[in-house]
Amino acid sequence: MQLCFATNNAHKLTEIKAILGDNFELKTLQEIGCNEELPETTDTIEGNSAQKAEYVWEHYSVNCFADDSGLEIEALNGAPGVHSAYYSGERNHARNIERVLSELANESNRKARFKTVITLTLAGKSHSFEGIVEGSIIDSPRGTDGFGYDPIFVPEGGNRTFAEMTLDEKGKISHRSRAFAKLVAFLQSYSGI
Ligand code: ITT
Repeated sequence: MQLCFATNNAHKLTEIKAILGDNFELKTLQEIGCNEELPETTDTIEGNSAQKAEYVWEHYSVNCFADDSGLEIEALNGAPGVHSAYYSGERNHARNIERVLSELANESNRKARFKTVITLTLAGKSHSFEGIVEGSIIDSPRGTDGFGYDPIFVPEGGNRTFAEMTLDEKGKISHRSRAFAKLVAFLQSYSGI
């Protein structure tokens, strides 16, 4: 089945291709002729995910899915959440991490979770799928793989950060892979493959 993945993030595209395998012919935004920034102007992860997928359907008439993710930190009342990408005021992973760590200085509650919401828009009808991974924020960054907040997030049940795991290891437990497993199950029953 041919589907557009409405993202400009190359890391996510690589991760998702590894999860989906050969069952789906994944098209990038560029491949369907969409070169503009997708709108992400709602104030929730759920809303932004739907906004992106529905924009592609409305403007290009291509079946597509979009994901939106964020890091929710309990002691920060769910921040950075929907603001994860620009938490420091710019799209800069190192500065975003710095801000989080400074806000958590002297904070003993380090509980956090990554959340992904995927919206699949098929022939104009939207379906949503959520994935969550619980974990905690460490005091200083560790590891070089992954992206975003991976160097400061340790998933529950382990002691390595996401940035200390291989793509495969992260892919088995991540918020994104959990949401995508739900999407794939839906698509398989939908298309009968
Ligand atoms: P899009 O083009 O798809 O919008 P994005 O980088 O904005 O790509 P998201 O909206 O899904 O990605 O996620 C927002 C931010 O949340 C992202 O920039 C990271 O800072 C953080 N984030 C999301 N998933 C992450 C992950 O698996 N590991 C670390 N940080 C992540």
